[in-house]
Amino acid sequence: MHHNEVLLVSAGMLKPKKADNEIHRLNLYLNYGLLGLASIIDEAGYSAQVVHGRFTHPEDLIDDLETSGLLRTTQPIMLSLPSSFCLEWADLFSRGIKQRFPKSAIVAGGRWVLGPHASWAEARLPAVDLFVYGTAEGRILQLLQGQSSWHGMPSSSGSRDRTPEPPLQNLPKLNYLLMKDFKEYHPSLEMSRGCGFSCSFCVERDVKLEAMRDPESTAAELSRYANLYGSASIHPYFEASYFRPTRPWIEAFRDVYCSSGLDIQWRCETRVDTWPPSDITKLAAAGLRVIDLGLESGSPTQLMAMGKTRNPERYLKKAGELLEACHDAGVWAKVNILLYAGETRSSIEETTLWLNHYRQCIKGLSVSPLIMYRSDADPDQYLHELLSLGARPVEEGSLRREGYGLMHLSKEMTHDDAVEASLELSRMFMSSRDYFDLKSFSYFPRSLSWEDFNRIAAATASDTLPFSRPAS
Ligand code: B12
Repeated sequence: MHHNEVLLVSAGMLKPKKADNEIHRLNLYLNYGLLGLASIIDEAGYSAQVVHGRFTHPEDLIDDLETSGLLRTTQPIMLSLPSSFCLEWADLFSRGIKQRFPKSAIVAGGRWVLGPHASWAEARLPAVDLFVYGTAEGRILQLLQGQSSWHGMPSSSGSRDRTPEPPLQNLPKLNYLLMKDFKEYHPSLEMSRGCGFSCSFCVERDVKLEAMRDPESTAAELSRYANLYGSASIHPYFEASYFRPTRPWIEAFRDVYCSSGLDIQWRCETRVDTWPPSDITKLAAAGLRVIDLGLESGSPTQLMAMGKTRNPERYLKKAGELLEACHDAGVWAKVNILLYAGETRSSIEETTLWLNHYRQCIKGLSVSPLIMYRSDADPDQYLHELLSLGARPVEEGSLRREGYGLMHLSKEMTHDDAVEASLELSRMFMSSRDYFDLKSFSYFPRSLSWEDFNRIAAATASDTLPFSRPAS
């Protein structure tokens, strides 16, 4: 028996969130939150291993873990729940573990899924021994001190207390060597926590925007990653709920990036109405290559309905300027679109026309219909709001049972219609090459070639694909 080894598993999914096809199964979703916890454990003298469930069936993963000796540990298995879509997988995995290794203990965490209500999680994942809420860097080592020390642990199912951890002084330094397959994943670099917008439905609404990683540390991490991977062909994702570097930060980062001779291209996500276009040019000179823009809609009515802005004309004008700046700076813009409550064919037409105007500036689109989550702060109030906009749940009770609920968007647009419309819109603006360029930049296995991708795409029903393929 090994007391020193700690296994950390990121729950996978039984099937992709979007259409179940081989293309969507290629995605590698790096759980850098869990890798941060593993890095702290390893730093403290344990030997930690991080394994991603991906789309492997839980029973097959348990077989693999057993064969590779990772289940011989006496420490609890740390199970991370990155989204509600992994709950089914997590349930099968934790039950499977308990059936085959009855003495093992399982601790689960994942702040976007669990919420602070023990009873729901306990019923949904009955084989889990302890639920930890919120962030966990401050408590992760205590979890390895034996089960008696769990009792009374703040913000966990071991106590009634819900005091969240205080914010971190330093973001964890990610140790990629703790993942055997790390070279297939593009690395992530956490830039900040918190957001500051206090949107009523968000888990992070009370977490104010914390200071951003400084320019020197950012550049030093990029060099460290390049050395570790033995290559500059890595594309780190600068992770932040709200990435909004100040002008002095941008200029300092550009200077240190250039003076250290870095040649690493990176990606980030931001709102469309908060960055002045000149920032894009400067960041492009410091490696920014892809930006995910949360436009959400080109319809003023829909933008107002989702509370994205109170001034849609100004918002869309800013968004247009930003897209043009990306184009001029050679930065690929991937635009995120949300089909929201009250959506109709004519509001989608408004979005299509708007996007068409900027077609030259758009590398790709990601379109998704609204989904409700149980972890939304006040799901009843939020549902009420959605109903008043004309939406209705596809299935009563699914939110309570599954942790998420699909929605019909309006009288004329069912959930299935919305899925169909999402794919159509994506196909209008994205070719297979655009899609490959964007996905292989961040999410496809680093070894996947354009030829491999094309072969898989050719064998996949084209009406389930979000990109258009040239007629052959
Ligand atoms: C970055 C991000 C990603 C990244 C990285 C994910 C990660 N967890 O590291 C990637 C691209 C991989 C990703 C993928 C997906 N994501 Co995402 N993602 C986010 C985002 C923007 C930030 C997540 C975050 O806070 N990371 C920072 C780390 C430090 O926090 P953390 O992961 O929560 O980890 C801490 C705690 O949760 C806890 N913890 C976590 N695991 C464990 C385990 C144990 C044992 C313990 C003790 C503690 C613990 O400790 C960690 C460190 O403090 C959020 C939220 C947002 N603002 O939109 C959405 C969000 C979490 N994602 C979401 C979704 C739906 C997805 C996808 C299905 C794809 C999609 N967008 O539709 C996939 C799911 C992957 C899967 N296997 O299920 C939803 C989840 C909603 C829900 N309740 O289900 C969110 C809320 C966005 C949204 N509203 O749609 N995502």
